[in-house]
Amino acid sequence: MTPEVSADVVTQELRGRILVVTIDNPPVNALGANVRYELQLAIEAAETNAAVDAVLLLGAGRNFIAGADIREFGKAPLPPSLPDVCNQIEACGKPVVAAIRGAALGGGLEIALAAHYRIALADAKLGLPEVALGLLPGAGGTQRAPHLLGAKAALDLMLSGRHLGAKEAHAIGLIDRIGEGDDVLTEGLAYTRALLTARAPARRTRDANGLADHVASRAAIDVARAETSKKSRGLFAPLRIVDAVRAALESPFDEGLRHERQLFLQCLDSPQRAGLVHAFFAEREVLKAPETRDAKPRAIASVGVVGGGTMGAGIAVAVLDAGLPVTMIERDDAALARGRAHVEKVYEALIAKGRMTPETRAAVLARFSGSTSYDALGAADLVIEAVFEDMAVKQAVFAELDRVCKPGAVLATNTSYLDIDEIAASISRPADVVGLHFFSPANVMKLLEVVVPAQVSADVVATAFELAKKLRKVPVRAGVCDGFIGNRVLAVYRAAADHMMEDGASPYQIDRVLREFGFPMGPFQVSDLAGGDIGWATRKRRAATRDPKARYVQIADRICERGWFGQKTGRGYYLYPDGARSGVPDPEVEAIIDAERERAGIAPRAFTDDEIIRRYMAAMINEGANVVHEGIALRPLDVDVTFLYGYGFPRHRGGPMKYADSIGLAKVLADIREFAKEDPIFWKPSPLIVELVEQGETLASLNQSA
Ligand code: 3H9
Repeated sequence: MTPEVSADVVTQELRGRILVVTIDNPPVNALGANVRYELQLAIEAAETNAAVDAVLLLGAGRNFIAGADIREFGKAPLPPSLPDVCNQIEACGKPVVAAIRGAALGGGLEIALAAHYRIALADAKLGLPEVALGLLPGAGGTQRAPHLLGAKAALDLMLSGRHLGAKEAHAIGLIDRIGEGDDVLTEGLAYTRALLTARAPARRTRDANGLADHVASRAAIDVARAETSKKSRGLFAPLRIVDAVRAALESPFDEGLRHERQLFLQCLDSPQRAGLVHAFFAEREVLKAPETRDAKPRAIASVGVVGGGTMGAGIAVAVLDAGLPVTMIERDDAALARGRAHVEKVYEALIAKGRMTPETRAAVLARFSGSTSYDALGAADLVIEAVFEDMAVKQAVFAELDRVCKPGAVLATNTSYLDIDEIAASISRPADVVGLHFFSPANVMKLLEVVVPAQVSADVVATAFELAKKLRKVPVRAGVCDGFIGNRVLAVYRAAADHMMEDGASPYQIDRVLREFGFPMGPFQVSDLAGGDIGWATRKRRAATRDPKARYVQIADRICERGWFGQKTGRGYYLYPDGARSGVPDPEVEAIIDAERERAGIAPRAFTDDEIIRRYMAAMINEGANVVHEGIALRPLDVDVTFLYGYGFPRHRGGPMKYADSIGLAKVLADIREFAKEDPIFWKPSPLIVELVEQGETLASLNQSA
């Protein structure tokens, strides 16, 4: 049976007696059904054509092959299967050579492993990253890699998902030769000719002797199993990879392949695969905000940062690490010295860990300068303000920027909550003002909310996305509202956690349950890490505008009133004896909670772990849907990426919106309606969820529409 569409994605050309087979399926030569079909035809042609002595496999463009076509997962499979194509390549009676430049990943590397010889250019990236998609290499990779490389190296490749450069790939025996030049066709032809001259046979990876030492292989598998059980708690694919390698060791090759297929199909069917593939595409989709399509970014060659506190210094480091010069502005010499010290401390820590040399630090810091005068920002292409979170203070800074910055400079604020429209409206060039909301520590956290005020021009937004790329951040476009996407949703599910605590769940149970769900930390641990005083200040700021009828849990205030702000003060929800970084439960906190329950007239009840998840997630999903409904987030996937990169949401669940679809929106709505019976002010179903449930639709159905 042939696939429905065939589109010349594999070309054949006879060069002398070598059949050059080029996979040409932009953008990355993924192995869609057409490619598999045409590859099969090419190998058949090589077998039957007496004028062909050898086959050379190449990728057109910058890459060899980036793997299976990820978009096909979850759809009805079309023949031929990739394992069959790989087997056919391996079985070819004439030598097949893979010549690799750029990515040879996943199924792409499996094609190369099925070929008889491999040459790669210096720029090659070789790997089996399926684990990052909740999969295992399913086209013979779990069998051929151990036979070729040995169990230990193969397990490392598959469990880490790492991309290897040509040198390392050569050193471990994954490729036979490194091509010296930069033209993959020339290098590939030269190598194939040399093989033909030497009468090299069709050498099959299945016959390689990487697993010859049974005892050492067995030991490597046992170590990998023990380490994997410890490290990848809750993840499905990693242990299946270990199982597949055991099958490679213990079974005849074809039986090992059958075992791999079964394990692959189990992974393919798992919700974790669906979550991880969603994350893969979502993190690429967020880059396509409308402004990045419609406008050209302005050039950014120098950056100013106003404010040398934790945030300002972290932003400065992120910008320095991207290779750009930074000018930091502070109000006086002492504050500037502190700002510089904050920056230097980051690099000192890297030197202490052996991750940077003093010479590199000196080179980086040579790009850093400071001033107490705004005039030093006259030449900056982009300025990021990171001063105290107060409207008057921010507006004063922007008045100065308006005065000194050159026309066309982008003026960004790092505010977390304030109304950026109001900041923009206070100066003469509102079209240049954008929000760049970094997350702490700003040089580490990947998320960057690009907050788009009403008057901003499209090229300024495009510039913000371009900057994110330079800083290696994941940008998410957000509209203006209190808290933008992330902190706005956080405020709501945090309140749900507080309600559960006051109603009878302990903060320690809530944290444990959320860790088991996959978050690295629970909400009360996060609060202790961030510093309870930050949330306290926000609550005080909001006190005047809070709905007096809305439920307000005072436990956090009681804890803060004692000066217990978390790790930095040695106690918060947890005790941190002698500066420990992981806390222990505090009976005094439990007593405070008891007293608060009594004051509020609440008889505590027990919560099951399941109910904690249902309430926490329903709160997160409902507010996430509101954020989409109001256009603050472009699509549900923007909410997902925000939570994956800024809030530790477990990647294998794809993000809160993907999770909502996976458990069923109707169930989420039923939960919200049930919870609303006790507290209708807090639990108001999002109109978007109601609408989608009525239509029988998913949140994912909105992901295409922006
Ligand atoms: C597998 O192989 C399973 C097998 O073992 C078994 C099968 C039986 N499919 O990242 P970029 C798209 S699992 C479909 O921005 P870069 C991507 O969405 C696979 N599409 O470029 C984007 O589309 P758009 C194992 C794919 O230069 C465009 O290509 N392989 C695929 O920064 C450009 O991508 C992997 O996990 C794909 N496989 O990076 C490798 N790959 O323009 C996954 C990319 O519409 N890919 N696209 O947004 C990558 O790691 C990077 O894309 C790569 C290029 C390094 C190749």
